[in-house]
Amino acid sequence: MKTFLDKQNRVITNISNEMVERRKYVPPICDVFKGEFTTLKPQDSYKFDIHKEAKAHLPKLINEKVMKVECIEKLTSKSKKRFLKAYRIGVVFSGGPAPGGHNVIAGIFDFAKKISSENKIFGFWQGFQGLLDNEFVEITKDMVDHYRNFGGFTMIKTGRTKIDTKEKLETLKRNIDKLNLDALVIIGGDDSNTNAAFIAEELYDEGVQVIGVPKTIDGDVQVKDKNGTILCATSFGFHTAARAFSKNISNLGTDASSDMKYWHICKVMGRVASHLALESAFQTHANLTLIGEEIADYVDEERVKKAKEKNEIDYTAYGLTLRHLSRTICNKIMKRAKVGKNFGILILPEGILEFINEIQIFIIKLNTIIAEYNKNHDKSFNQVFATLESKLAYLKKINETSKDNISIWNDRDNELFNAIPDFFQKQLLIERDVHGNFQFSLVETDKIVMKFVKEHLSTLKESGAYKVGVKRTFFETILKEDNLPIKKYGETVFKNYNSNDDYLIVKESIISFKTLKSALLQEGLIKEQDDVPFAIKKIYDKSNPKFQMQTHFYGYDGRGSDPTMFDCNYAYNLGFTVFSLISGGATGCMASIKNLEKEFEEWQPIGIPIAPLMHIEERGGKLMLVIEKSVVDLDSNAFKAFKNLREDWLCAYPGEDNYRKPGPIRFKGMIEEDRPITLVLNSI
Ligand code: FBP
Repeated sequence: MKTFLDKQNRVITNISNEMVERRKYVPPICDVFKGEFTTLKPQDSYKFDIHKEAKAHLPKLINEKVMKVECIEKLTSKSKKRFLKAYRIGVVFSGGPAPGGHNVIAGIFDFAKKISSENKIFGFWQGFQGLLDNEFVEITKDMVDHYRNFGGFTMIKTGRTKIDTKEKLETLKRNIDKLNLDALVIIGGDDSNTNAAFIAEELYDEGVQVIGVPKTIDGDVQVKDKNGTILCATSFGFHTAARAFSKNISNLGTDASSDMKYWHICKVMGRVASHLALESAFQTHANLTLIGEEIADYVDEERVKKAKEKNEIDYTAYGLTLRHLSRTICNKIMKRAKVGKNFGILILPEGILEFINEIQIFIIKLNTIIAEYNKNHDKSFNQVFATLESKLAYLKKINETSKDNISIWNDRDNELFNAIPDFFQKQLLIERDVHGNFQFSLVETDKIVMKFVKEHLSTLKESGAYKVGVKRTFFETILKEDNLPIKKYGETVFKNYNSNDDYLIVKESIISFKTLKSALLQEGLIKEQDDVPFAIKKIYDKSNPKFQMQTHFYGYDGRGSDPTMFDCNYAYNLGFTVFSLISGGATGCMASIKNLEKEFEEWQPIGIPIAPLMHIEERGGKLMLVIEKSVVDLDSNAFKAFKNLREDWLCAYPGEDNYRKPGPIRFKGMIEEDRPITLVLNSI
């Protein structure tokens, strides 16, 4: 009995070999961390374009420099004081989880404890909420060892609470004081690092240091100086999420090219930026990947030319409409169908709607209306106006009460908004997040875009333009079996029979059995009382497209994935950088690793001042100072390479598709590639 239970327990244990390996793994550390101590060296060569509002609102931090972490073997009397002090450091995770977060904590912990066992690290529960509620734990070695190299933010959880009022700031200061903290580490995205700078400014005189860490799967925290030198190439978590999405997307490629039945529409996370979509394109070679930033950049040259001839400017020629976008997708679908591939993989960034002018205008206007309402009322807009009808009535009221139609919501908005399907209206009116951002992950972007695609495809089918190509060899074989005159039928039914094409396209005029029969009658191939021959019916059936799709959303699954080796190493070294910045006396800066796109030996830990990165952006209807989100640069090597390769990946020619199989994220054995592909391309 005992042996049976032993065996059973071994089979059902939740400790896998992979877990054991992950727990054992100690990420390598950069050379600068191999000595006894570190010091910070200001780097005058990196300059930033400083916004005057940033200068006005962050005066204590605005002149901070990029700091290079260097190794020292011997302490000076000044640095001795810093290093021999027993640090009390608070840590919060902020925003969505990103693989590698635990390693940041492990890095801070390991370095701090190596310097002195008196150093203490405290983790606040569920992000800033823990700081406000004074809910924290002291982080122990057992906790760190349990979570090292594992995904999620499970150790201390995360949250989206923001320190955005004077009262919250006061509570935060009180609790920092109660715990006698020397430093606060904020592991978050662009908005959380913006928050870090303002908290740092506030705590400056108290001597409490605040350090940010670039976290987010979206990959939109990237920093360059004014001359374009890359100081932070990406956030931790981006590589893992892209790899996790790509593994699943590539499996769909295998399935799709086996049953040749579906277009798989893969919406991937990333908020506004399309970095994850672009990286997934390189990882999988999906047939079609849309990049939001490119759509925004679109110019209809024909229209521009026509308007110019009339000495006019056609503003509608700039940017793509939803209808136009759906036409572009349809063209690609039809191109593949012509060579018998009425299936494929489409990657769609979740934030694509933000780049479509007509939608973006609604998003901005509604952000403002909702924020304004929430600011002036106890209950939120969505609590009060629970139904679509009540929301539309409120918009109508705003429109009617505005003077001379000069309002944020005018007659034209009302008219255009009422013309879009109600499920889409509902989604545009959903609650905004705490930063006033539109919550793209809650919107069925894929369904919205594909609704337009499906409608257009059915028009194209009715007009005879959308056809599935029929293999010439198949046509000839079945006609031969039935003793039918091949050439005569070929010329009657297909528009390219006399070409060398391997795939034959049924003539546009043949769109039903009726039109097929009349074509055969006209050529005298059959008589009125005859049926269309069985073989020809079969050919027609094959050529008649049925567009079938499956939609998938890749987001939370990748966000919860265990980190790749790259993210384990990156995040762990970020943790070491954080402690170096604290012990070096820095504040209001973000830990970063320069040269991330290069070999590990070239990685250079630095601190980037946050205040000089600020610019003005509209948030919730107000202009605010925030760190600029980085979107896909259309002049980057990665985007140019993608542009050159996408026709190959569309694979609108006979033969197998070009899919790449990145495989699962592995911790043992041979690892596919050790950094994001886009990062490597951009560094060439
Ligand atoms: P962060 O910006 O906080 O890192 O979160 C990224 C993200 O995963 C986005 O890709 C996505 O749009 C959003 O979070 C989803 O938010 P939520 O977790 O609140 O549903």
